[in-house]
Amino acid sequence: METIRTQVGIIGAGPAGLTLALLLEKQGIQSVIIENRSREYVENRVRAGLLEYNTVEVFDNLGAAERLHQEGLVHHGCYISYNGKSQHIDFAKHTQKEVTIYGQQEVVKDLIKACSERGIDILFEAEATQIEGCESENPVIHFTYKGENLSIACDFVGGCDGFHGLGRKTLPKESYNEFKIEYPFSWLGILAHAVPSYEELIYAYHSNGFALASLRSEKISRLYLQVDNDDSVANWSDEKIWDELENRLGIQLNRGEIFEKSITPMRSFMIDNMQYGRLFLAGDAAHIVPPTGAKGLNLAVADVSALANGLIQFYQSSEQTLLDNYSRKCVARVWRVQDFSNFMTYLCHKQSDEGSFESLLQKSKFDYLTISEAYQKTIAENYVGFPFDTFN
Ligand code: RFL
Ligand code: PHB
Repeated sequence: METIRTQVGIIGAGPAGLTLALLLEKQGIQSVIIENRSREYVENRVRAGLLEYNTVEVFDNLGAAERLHQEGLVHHGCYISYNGKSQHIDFAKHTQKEVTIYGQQEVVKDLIKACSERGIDILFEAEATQIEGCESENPVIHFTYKGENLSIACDFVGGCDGFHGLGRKTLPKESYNEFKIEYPFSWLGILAHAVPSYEELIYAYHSNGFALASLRSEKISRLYLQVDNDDSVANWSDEKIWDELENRLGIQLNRGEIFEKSITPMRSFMIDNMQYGRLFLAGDAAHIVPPTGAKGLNLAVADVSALANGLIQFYQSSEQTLLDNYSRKCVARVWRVQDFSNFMTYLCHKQSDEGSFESLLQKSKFDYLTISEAYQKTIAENYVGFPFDTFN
């Protein structure tokens, strides 16, 4: 059985694993990434679209943001609306920061390209099957590749393998507490060849349910509708989707060909420990937030930035303080993001009959939003993201 030797073995070529490998390479630290899907699959997986300024800064520092700056759309605010009445949230005024709209699959393409230009090995269609020796100084990742059983012998393992990965399952159950909410609604998301008729994102509460108007470019609209968990795309003709989006958003949309339609359940999930010996979890492997706060990818990048700093410190000075603090520091940020994502989810989704106590509290939050700069600022500062050194 062939063994590959490297410094950091990384499982998963999503945003977390790819960014980690590039951050390490910049400081001369070697890594190998294994990814169970094909390159084509990960480069075309439709997911997030909104990058915090922090995230953009990381890609800038890696020299992997050239196309992002050419094609990404910088947004200085968004709208939150209640049954058609809209409140603008001005990020520039409240935070002097902005966010960038750029599809996750484009981020992944750029990062894979940067990895291959810099000689970072990514083995696609290579599935990690076991992580051994996490408590020793020589952990080993076992994996299958082209019908063979292979392994990576390394100093550290980056468990960047997403929600269903092996990393979290390798942590001893008694080493963490698990927290989760499964929401009683899902998102039906579409991508359409349609020029967006709105300039900034619109998060809309409506008595029929939540809707979100987002975009991917000046020609591609990305929109979402709250649906029941047992709903199916077969129940949603293109016409019904456009009608319902216009109804909930309270604006006229440019209708174009819908080329992607899928339903995603909404959940909040986290564990309060992200390390077991020399195995470090990052990104969706350790936490999931409902997409209403647009934070999943951004959290993944924040995690690996902290992890890379810890590994760099270790290799440069043999000190481990940053690695020792990794989990605590990340978990503190995750809690802040969990709260914001949960807040946005409950603020904007239909959960109870109009006129009920809960729905009137929800309405009162919107009324407050229209009169309070402080409330707007709270949303703005969470939305654009806190600097990486905020949580220590
Ligand atoms: P990923 O992207 O899931 O990557 C993990 C990778 O690990 C591989 N893998 C394995 N490889 C080898 N061996 C194994 N045993 C393996 N097991 C798994 C997987 O194939 C995969 O390639 O996790 P990562 O890197 O942590 O990145 C997280 C983000 O992908 C995720 O948080 C975001 O997409 C969430 N999200 C959003 N985040 C934002 O920041 N802004 C947004 O606007 C936003 N919108 C969204 C979203 C997620 C959505 N969905 C579909 C869940 C909108 C939606 C609809
Ligand atoms: C997206 O463009 O896919 C998107 C934007 C904002 C969100 C969630 C998803 O909150």
